[in-house]
Amino acid sequence: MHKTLKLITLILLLAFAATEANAQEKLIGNVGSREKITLDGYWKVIVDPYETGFLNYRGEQNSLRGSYFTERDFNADRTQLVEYDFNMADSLLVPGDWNTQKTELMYYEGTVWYRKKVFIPKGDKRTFLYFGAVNYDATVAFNGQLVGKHTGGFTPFNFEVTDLVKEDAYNSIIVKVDNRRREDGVPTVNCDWWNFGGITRSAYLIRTPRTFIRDYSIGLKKGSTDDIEGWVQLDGTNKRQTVSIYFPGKNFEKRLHTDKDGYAYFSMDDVKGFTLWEPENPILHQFTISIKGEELQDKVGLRSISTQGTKILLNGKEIFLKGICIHEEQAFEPSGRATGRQDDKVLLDWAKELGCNFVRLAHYPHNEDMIRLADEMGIMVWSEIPVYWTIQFNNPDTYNLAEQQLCEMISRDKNRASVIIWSVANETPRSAKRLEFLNGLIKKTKELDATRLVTAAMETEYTSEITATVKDNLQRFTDIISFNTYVGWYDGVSDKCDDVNWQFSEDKPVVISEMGGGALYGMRGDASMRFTEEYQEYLYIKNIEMMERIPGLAGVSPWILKDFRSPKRMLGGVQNGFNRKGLISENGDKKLAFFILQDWYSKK
Ligand code: GCB
Repeated sequence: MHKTLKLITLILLLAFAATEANAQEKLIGNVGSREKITLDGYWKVIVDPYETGFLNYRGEQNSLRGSYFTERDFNADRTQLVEYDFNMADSLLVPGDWNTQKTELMYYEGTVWYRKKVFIPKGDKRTFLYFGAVNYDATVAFNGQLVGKHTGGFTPFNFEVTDLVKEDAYNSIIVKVDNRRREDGVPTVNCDWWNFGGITRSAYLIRTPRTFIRDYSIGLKKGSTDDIEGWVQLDGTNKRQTVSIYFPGKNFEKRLHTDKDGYAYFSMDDVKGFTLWEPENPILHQFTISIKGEELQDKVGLRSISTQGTKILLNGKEIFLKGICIHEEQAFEPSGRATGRQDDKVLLDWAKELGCNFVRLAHYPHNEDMIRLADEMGIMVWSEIPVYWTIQFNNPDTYNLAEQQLCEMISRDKNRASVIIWSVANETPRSAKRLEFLNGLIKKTKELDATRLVTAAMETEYTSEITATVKDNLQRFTDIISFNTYVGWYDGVSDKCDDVNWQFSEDKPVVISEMGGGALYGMRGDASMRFTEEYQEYLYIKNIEMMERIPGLAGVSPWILKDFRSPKRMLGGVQNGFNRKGLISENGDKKLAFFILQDWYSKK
């Protein structure tokens, strides 16, 4: 072929690959139970603030491969070039943020290229690359071929690489990670937490049989406490098959036959009398889902969640949500992104010590272990997507991105009993466009999962100087009235709590999704002095008195369990880069207010 023609063909092919790769592949469920090769550990990295790996020498974007992938600079084949560049490179740990791994990357926002070589043994298998989360944009290449792109820093994604795998050999994986904040992103450029970049959650190569169980759902029928139902989806050439769902606790096996698309729906009407999941007894039932050649195990809690007037009902019984908000940040130094079970356990143990039966996982989906641990520990969960403050409500692309993250969140955690609330937003300024946007997300949530409650953290407004309420029309569409309120911090001083009355127009449960104020651990003084532990302690005393008077109050999740990193909190000597509203310092020290809330919860 003529040289120019060859080049044009290549560019066209790449452009085509890029569009194709943008389509998100359906998530693989229950990764924990699958055959996989871990990609955790050190990856070679190149920090690339000027996007040199993407651009040609004049600064034009020549292809999606860029100069770290093409032969522009070197006359070597692509793979060799990649090996050459990366072998001399620095390394970073996965899972992990880059900010707290290297001092020079603490404030870095831009591109880092990650490369790992992985040995893949022989086997008649399909192979999928799976990432728990990459913040924020990920462009992924396998053995030099672009396999896909993903946007959004807190949800998992996978790409099939079966046809590119070299068996019994080392294979190369490259991920271009870009954590630059974007006006049209979800979240947008302005938010009150650290923009940790990197491959922040575990990554795997999942290996499955040619036809495999891509996903399934097991739970209680909406409104029921004794009807189990669900579905299974197979993927592969042999989609019509017999699937077995085994419930050993009841020695019951259900056999299903999937349709031509690989789907089968089921109910287990004959199985009754199983124990329901609840905080005091978080029983998880072992289920086995199998087809010829594949068997998955899962531990699933069965429970119902609903509302009746101003009450929240768990398994038909009224429950008060004794909560706390948590950011996905390590419990101790260096306060980087929490990456799994070990970090999560400390955070949830603290929540338990506080007397909580509920946590609001702010402001984005946390890692899967956190939810599985909450299942095991009997802690109810509010899970949300980062539709935060002033994202672009007029922008259809922003909407699609929010909806994509919502779908990924629900897809991953739909079988977790602990999750009782999906939240679609936090403190978003009222407008017609925004109402339409959030309503779209609420509808989508109900479509995907009608069994849980849906809400958003709304804002407090006043109808008179002392009458507080929620004016937001969104509350007509949410299952609960949830809002953030900062009486005593952004809104007057703590004594104002004595005067404020609360009124609501909807007959729905009221949940305070945030309240609180700042204190630097060890800074002691008068209760009127901001940032002392005494100020925060008194603020909690007064707010608790006020909350006792709030009509229909069904739960509260104060802001926040632990001080967390935020580039918006730069007041020297007090904040030093941390939002200080934690009840616990970044070193694990409990502040006075911790014990006030603990005392209240012990009596609730
Ligand atoms: C809020 C936000 C939360 C902030 C908090 C604060 O209302 O929802 O993300 O960190 O206030 O500390 O101001």
